Amino acid sequence: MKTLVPILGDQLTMTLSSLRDTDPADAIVLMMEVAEETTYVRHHKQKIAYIFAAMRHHARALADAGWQVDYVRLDDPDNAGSFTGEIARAVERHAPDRIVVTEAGEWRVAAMLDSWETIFGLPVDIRADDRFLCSHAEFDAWASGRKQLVMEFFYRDMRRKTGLLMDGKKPVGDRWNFDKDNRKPAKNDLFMPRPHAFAPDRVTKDVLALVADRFADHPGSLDGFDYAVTAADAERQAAYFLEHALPQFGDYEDAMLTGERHLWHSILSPYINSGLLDPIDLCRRAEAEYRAGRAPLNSVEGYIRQIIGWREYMRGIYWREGPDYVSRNFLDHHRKLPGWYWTGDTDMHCLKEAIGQTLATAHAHHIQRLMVTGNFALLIGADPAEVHRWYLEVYIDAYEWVELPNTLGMSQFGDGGLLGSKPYISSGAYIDRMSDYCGHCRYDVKQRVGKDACPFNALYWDFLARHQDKLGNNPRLRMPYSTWAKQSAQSRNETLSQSAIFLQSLDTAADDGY
Ligand code: FAD
Ligand code: DLZ
Ligand code: SF4
Repeated sequence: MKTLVPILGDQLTMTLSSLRDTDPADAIVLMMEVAEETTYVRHHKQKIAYIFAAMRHHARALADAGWQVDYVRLDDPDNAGSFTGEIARAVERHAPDRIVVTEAGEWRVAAMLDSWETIFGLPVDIRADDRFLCSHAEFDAWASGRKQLVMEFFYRDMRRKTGLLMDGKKPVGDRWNFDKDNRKPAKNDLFMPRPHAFAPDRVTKDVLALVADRFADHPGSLDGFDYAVTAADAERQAAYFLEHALPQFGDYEDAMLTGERHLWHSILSPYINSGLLDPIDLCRRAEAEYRAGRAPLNSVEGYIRQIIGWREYMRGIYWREGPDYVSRNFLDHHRKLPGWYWTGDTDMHCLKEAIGQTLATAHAHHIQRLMVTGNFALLIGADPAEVHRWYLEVYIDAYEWVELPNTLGMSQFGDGGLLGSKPYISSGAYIDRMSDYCGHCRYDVKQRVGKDACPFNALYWDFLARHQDKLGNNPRLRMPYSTWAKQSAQSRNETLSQSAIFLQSLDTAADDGY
């Protein structure tokens, strides 16, 4: 039976479910670079370059492993421009008896896969993506009947399921979570890890030229593209992380430093999310580092929690909440993002750093995403759907299943607290504590009003005041609301008018970044 096996750009795994028990002798693997995927949002140039370069190398690896691969390039003059259009052409070329495909990573593409059986009159076997630990049914079973979907409880179940960091039925170290130990600010350190930088080979250089030509108007720069684009190089980066960065990953997980893009983070998310690295394998190897005494428990537990906890939980939420999750807007926010989210041209140093790094490398680490760009967007009342689009565009690891719940849910409180018991907001004080940014800034982080005052300060109080009806009874916000209430009316008014003037200046300068 002749089988067509389409493999999407985030399915670059040799053991993918659609390839398992499919006979290479009877199968055509189809890989497609298509305009629709590159432009449904304006992805960062490096994101497109990474996906195409990784796809082209993966096609070669599949061919070396004995698969017959039909690879359609973006610049093929007959390229139909969409997954469904390319399947139609492949059905004509190969006359398959059936299609076998691993489920898509987002609602938009899942709907396409669902339509193929009717369109092509062929059986379409859509297989579960078992690169994830928790199936859709398992997540639903865990979530149903719970009032609140607390990640910590989900995470504990994943620890029990995998046996990771378990001593029998008990968590290693008698605690499930060592997050309290993981909030140290970092100092500049000559011995900070320096992960590998991979020089583009001929295949990648071709892709870089194509992207420079076709996507010149997309955000970001291609200069200095140094991502791994093969499973072997991604593995080199993983080995480097486990040896050199994991030991201090926990301590400095939330730290930020001017000019430092990596700190002790892994920078493995692009490879995990596109399929070049196996997340559970990484967790097992991280645990082995702890068991061998080479990495402390707070780091290893923290790392494993991000993957089997947060990553799996976000995916569960995405599929459980459905395709209309994207339109939730609990706080009724509608402001446009300032145009400088696409240029980094602001004199707020923390934002300039986080956005500048994002445009230069298509990556920023979690606290930059959550407590700098995300925090600012939330405080100014930016439209969560637009904020979501920005994150989906600019990050190399961004696929909707993981980006949307992180952005709209965790960062923008658009779902009203489904996955966070309070909004992630802070004044400048938090940024000052966790970074060296404020020391480089023209604003004074200690001031709330006046022309030199850090904008985060007045915005923070204004946000709370504005949303008192929706957030005033939140037990986790009792402290700031009581501090606000104790201030004199004059001080409160000064703060609110400082914020109003700042917001007005944003509106006056607003453009849509395009
Ligand atoms: P590390 O700090 O080394 O963490 C280890 C691994 O844990 C990561 O590689 C990643 O696989 C996983 N991880 C950590 N936190 C999360 C999380 N909250 N959700 C899912 N996985 C997590 N991550 C994405 O992979 N894609 C996204 O599009 C994305 N969008 C985000 C948007 C916002 C607003 C926020 C606040 C976070 C977002 N994250 C996203 C989560 C996190 O910022 C990135 O996973 C992380 O920065 C990737 O860099 P790293 O590999 O160095 O991570
Ligand atoms: C993100 C992306 C881009 C930019 N381009 C392609 C492409 O041309 N071909 C492809 O197969 N996949 C691409 N991708 C990744 C897909 O958008 C991703 O596989 C789907 O969104 C399903 O998650
Ligand atoms: Fe950011 Fe305010 Fe610090 Fe400047 S002073 S870096 S705007 S937090």
